[in-house]
Amino acid sequence: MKKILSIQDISCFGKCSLTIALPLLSAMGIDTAILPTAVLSTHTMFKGFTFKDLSDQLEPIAEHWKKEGISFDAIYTGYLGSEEEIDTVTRIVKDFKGENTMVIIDPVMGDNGRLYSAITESYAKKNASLCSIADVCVPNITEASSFTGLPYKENYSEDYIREMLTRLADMGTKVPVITGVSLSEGKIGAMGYDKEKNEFFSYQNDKVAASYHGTGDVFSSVLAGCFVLGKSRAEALKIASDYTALTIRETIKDAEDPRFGVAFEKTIPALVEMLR
Ligand code: PXL
Repeated sequence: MKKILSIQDISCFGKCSLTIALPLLSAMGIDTAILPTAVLSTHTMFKGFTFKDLSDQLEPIAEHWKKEGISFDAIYTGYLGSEEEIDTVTRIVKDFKGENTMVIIDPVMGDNGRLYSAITESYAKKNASLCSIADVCVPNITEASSFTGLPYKENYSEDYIREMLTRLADMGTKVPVITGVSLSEGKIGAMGYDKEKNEFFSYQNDKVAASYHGTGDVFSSVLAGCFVLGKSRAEALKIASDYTALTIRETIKDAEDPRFGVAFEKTIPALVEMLR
């Protein structure tokens, strides 16, 4: 069985990060180890959340695994709470990165043209340097704009996305993939670039008019899973995009507070089917 390590926080309520990655990657038939960076009562879109930093646990846990001879086919990181945590995670990624270990970084920093309130310029710089050692990074347009210095745009051409991807690749990521890319009216999906092959790839499906917290984590988890399972880039983008759209459509049917997240529990059987 393929083995993946996911390094992210646990938000105890309001599905996101590890509470999405763990069930989805397990459902995809991947042995999923976790390195919880922090425990929060909820994700940060709620007011008054608690936050217990677990940074000092990460290296001791990783060292124990090393002693046990544990290794991974892939490492997938998401939201990281501080600059120090990015430093620690960078060290752990470098330490566990074997010749065939795929490193997938989702540099969670913001959305819709705005970085989350806690994100500083030096945090963003550190995150960019973590992405530079990745095989695959999956920023949205807001995050890619912060990394590349290109201005954030709501309306853009395919060339704007290509320029962002080329710059991300020049910064070091082998295969950057930008999420939330709309290449025509009413459509949304993702576009990627393989520097080695000098090839762009993209997938678009119908835009669903609703916004729920955690959809980026659903997309990244499934994309990471597909890459680890050896799906082609085209298949991986299609499965991750179709599954995310299906899950949003399913969530709308029984709509709750958007901060509560998406109803991926209902669509897990469909995900398993998509992988056949
Ligand atoms: O969904 C990304 C995410 C993960 N973890 C925490 C968050 C967020 C986004 O807001 O707050 C704690």
